[in-house]
Amino acid sequence: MIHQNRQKELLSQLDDNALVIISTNPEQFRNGDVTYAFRPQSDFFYLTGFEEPEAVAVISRKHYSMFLRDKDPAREIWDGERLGLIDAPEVLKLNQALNINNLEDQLSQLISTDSTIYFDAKPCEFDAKITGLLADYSIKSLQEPLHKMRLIKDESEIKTMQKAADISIIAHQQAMQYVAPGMLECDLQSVFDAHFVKNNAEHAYTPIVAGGKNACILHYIKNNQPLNDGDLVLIDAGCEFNNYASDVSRVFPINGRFSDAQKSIYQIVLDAQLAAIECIKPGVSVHEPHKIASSIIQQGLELLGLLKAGEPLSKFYMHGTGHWLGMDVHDVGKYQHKQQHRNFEKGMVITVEPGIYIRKDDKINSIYADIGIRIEDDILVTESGNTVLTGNLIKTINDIEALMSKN
Ligand SMILES: [Mn+2]
Repeated sequence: MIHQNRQKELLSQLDDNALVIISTNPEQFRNGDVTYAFRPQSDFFYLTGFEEPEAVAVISRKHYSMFLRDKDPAREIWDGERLGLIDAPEVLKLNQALNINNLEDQLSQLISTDSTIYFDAKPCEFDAKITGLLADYSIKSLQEPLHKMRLIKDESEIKTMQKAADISIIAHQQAMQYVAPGMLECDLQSVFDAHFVKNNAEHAYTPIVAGGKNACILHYIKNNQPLNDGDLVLIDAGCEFNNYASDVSRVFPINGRFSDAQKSIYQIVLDAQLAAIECIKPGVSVHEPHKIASSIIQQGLELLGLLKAGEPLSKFYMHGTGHWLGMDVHDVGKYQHKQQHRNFEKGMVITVEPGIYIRKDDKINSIYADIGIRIEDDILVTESGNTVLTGNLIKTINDIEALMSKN
């Protein structure tokens, strides 16, 4: 029912004769005849719950049709079972199931002269073909109403996101207990790979496992360097469970003990993160966490003498403090409305992830050189405040050192 209700809610915001066309792509080849693991388009899955590749849903107030792959016994021996045209109407609650191979001939038959067509082409061949079939019609975008809906998570989505967060929490804890000097970053990454797979989850994004100075490369994904005694390691890794993401970063000392210099930078980021999380509740501007985090980091770095008063913070903190989280790790939904930052509402999920990155060439006191810290949690906005979905993952200096000293 959940998908039918979402369709209804979407249609209630569109023109009376709206015809929504929404697609999910075919499998993508990695090399030769090997495909990447298939993952449905988020918008398509959100509205249909259908997880097979190569399908187009056509939804109006009067009917719900879907073009999908038919049964193919020979292919199913290789690739697994397909729902097929006969069972699809009952399973997906369709009025009509149509063969995807007939899309070209039959799509126009579902369009009336007075239909208002809503379709957003993703940059892929499959959608380009659909755009071609709709060349004679004027097309409206679904993004605004649909992404407004996806921004507010319902009960079932929150449950799934909590599950994704819980899986990621355990993996981060295991990594803290597993790390040792001399290990390769990819060895430490394997903790996440194994724990995610064991739990029927996968990486929601390419994980960052960055020892020492690599943590100052914001999108470091090589993950193949040794982890050195005395350095920190930054891990930004979160799983996707049932198409919903978690996004978590922690930093900890490879040998289990923070140095004094590492402690002082870490504590600034943690103070900034805690204060930023604290402010999140309905009615507060979505820009507020960044404002709060930035001002705490600015003050902290000035106190350490790393920044002069009034010097721009972007030298050491060059990214935002968070982003929407949902089916996509950088989830859909607007941050502004009429050029004003919008306010938090119940059901939104946002990350809070301040950081400090001190590169050696910053010509600073060398005890702080090559320290990169980011602490990231996933925050659900509730009726009166917020819940930290990843709140069970330790992050104080004492808690991290205590966990790492246990064998
Ligand atoms: Mn993030």
